[in-house]
Amino acid sequence: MKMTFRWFGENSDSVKLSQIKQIPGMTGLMGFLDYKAAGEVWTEEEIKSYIDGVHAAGLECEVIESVNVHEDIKMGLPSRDEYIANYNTTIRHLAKYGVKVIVYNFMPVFDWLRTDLARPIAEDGSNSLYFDEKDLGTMGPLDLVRKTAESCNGFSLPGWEPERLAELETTLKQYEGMTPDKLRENYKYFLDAVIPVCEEVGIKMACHPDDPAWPIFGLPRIAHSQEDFDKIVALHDSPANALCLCTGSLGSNPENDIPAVIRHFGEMDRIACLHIRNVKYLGYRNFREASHLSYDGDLDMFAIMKAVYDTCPKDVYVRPDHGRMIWDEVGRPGYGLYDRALGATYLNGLWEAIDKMSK
Ligand SMILES: [Mn+2]
Repeated sequence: MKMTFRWFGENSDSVKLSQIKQIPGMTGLMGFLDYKAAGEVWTEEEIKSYIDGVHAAGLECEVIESVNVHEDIKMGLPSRDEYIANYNTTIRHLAKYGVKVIVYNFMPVFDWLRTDLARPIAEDGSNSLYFDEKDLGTMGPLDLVRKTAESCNGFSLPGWEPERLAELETTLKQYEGMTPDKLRENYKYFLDAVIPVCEEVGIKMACHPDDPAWPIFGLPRIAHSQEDFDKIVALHDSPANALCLCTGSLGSNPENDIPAVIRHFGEMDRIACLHIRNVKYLGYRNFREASHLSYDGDLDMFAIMKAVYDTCPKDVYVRPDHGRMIWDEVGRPGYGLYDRALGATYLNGLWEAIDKMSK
């Protein structure tokens, strides 16, 4: 397992590379260029300068997250070919600087949704991201966007970039009447164009699940169960058409048996990387993010790590996903230093125990 950390870049993260380097067992980043709009080419200069900085801090950068897929590709508009060509250029540029995995998603409009970004946890006075479907009923997509933008401590949040959401009303209208099958058809068109390039340059595309793991605002969502991902890997059969298995996203729905899903796709060699975190169920479609510790939430982190150990490559990329805000830290919701560092250490401990007991 290669333990990694999400980092947004020098000017847009409260966490410094030197701090990440000091977390025990940290090998590198799942990197992120937060200023790139969907559909834009990531230039070689931009990639080189970001990755050189990471290397200078003694860390690797073999995974890049969120090379966002332009909405026109998801909607299947004629302009998609140009955006797909740009995507392929970005893939080639990233490969040139040693990137092995690109994390992305194929979700219409919204990457992920929460109804509260800093819900106090009564037991210990920390706070974490929270979702209650009942709160959405009164809110509507535009209200939710406004609220999310207001409560992120001045940082932009991935998937919630202002320019991407500026034309929200128009975009939501364009998706009206789109079925999951039609969205999958557009997805196949995209994969058929990018996966051969990935195979050529040695990159894996890792699809991130819907978060939360069910349809929202009437939009088609096609990536929130084992059945969904079976269909996705079949759209273009290649080891390069892989998954970013996010335990907290899939795990928001208690019907998803996360260790079983990991074993299923691990045995097929379709897991390129994992986001690992815990969730606490509070009611129907109501949950909050918990610390990584199994006993603080409803996911069995030992069973999850054991499934990874048994079925994924020994050097599979893993990162603690979100963390709570603890010890008075101020940062981007979910992406502070302290609780994610605790999470990484806990996951490393589980891994060491599993490894030694297996020998
Ligand atoms: Mn995730």
